[in-house]
Amino acid sequence: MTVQGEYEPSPAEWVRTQVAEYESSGGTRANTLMDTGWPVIIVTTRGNKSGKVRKTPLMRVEHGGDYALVASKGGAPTHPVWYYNLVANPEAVVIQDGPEPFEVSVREAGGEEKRLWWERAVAAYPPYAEYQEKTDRQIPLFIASPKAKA
Ligand code: F42
Repeated sequence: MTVQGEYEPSPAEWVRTQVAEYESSGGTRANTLMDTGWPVIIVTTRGNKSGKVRKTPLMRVEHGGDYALVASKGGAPTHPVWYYNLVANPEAVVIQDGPEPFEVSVREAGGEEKRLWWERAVAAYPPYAEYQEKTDRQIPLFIASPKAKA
């Protein structure tokens, strides 16, 4: 299952290379953050301005079949622009975590739910805690739930 339309690769070389390698190997290669061993997923969104298909590697934070998508961007003062794609098109999202991509519904987490999922995110990828330390921006976290197969 995919988000239909024209794919526009990331302007960042290392990102588009990771996406290409991950997809062409069915998730058996380029599935970690460089050689750290920390697992990565590929998230497909629809551009909120261009309508194009965008693909973004994110750290893999999974629990009970749901995933957290953490808009950390290394603790930068501004959100990654894929954040705005998820806000605009929360139903046009696909995750690849292994060989097959699957559609998910996405919602931004708040309150207790965010606290719970933030703990899971930091457990999966401890640098998230440092990223939040280094910025006043509240790093958003989305919860992605697989859609029932039609
Ligand atoms: N980023 C994270 O935020 N969290 C992570 O957990 C994470 C893990 C990770 C693991 C491996 C890896 O290789 C990269 C990882 N990254 C992680 C980096 C992530 O993949 C992104 O590169 C980063 O978050 C920045 O996302 P971005 O969407 O801001 O990327 C920019 C550079 C980008 O792609 N810009 C495009 C461009 O042409 O300048 C536009 C993309 C886009 O979506 N455009 C929208 C459209 O309509 O097409 C409009 C967006 C708007 O509203 O302006």
